[in-house]
Amino acid sequence: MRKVFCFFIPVFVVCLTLLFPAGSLVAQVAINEFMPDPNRDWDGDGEYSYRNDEWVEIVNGGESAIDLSGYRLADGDEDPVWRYGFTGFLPPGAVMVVYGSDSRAWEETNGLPVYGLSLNNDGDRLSLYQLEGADTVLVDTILYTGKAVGDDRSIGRNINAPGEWVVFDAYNPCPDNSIPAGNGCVPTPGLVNNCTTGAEPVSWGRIKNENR
Ligand SMILES: [Ca+2]
Ligand SMILES: [Ca+2]
Ligand SMILES: [Ca+2]
Ligand SMILES: [Ca+2]
Repeated sequence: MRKVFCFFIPVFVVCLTLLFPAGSLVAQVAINEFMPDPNRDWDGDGEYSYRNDEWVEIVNGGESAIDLSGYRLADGDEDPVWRYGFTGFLPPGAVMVVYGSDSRAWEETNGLPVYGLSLNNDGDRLSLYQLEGADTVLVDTILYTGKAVGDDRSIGRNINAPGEWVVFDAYNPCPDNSIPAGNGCVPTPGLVNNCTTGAEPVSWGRIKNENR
């Protein structure tokens, strides 16, 4: 990134142009919402699968488009186990969702063991990395416990306070000891984390159509 600093000296102005490596900036791309324990057909293929219907959403919180080449999802606390490699560009303010079925297709294409996103229901670590040349840079990571997990509950950033995580639990209200706490909102894969309340058993296709 290029930044220009100007110094006002009595008779003239001196400007210095400084170059900052991208790695020194706060990451623009972050994990935004994810569902470890789906209990319905979230990926819209007509079938329920505990693996294919898991999902992870990322967001571009910056003001410019991001080239997602080199960005990868991983799970677990050991060396990164790659679950998905992104491609394409993410516009500013936009989100992108990866379903377990997308993950399994990517793993298969890349000759890896085919487990999908592997979001453990009793807790896990979910991480977003960026491969930069020979470097593997951790961009964002979240450790969740089983207390946040339940059928059709997603864990997501509060759209009004992105540093705070909440559970979107409209379909399956959280108990009082849920960590983080439930917000009564419907999960929002592929959409910014606005709150829609109401636990009526609508299909995800209808939710998406209503939000278009
Ligand atoms: Ca799971
Ligand atoms: Ca499905
Ligand atoms: Ca796992
Ligand atoms: Ca969302």
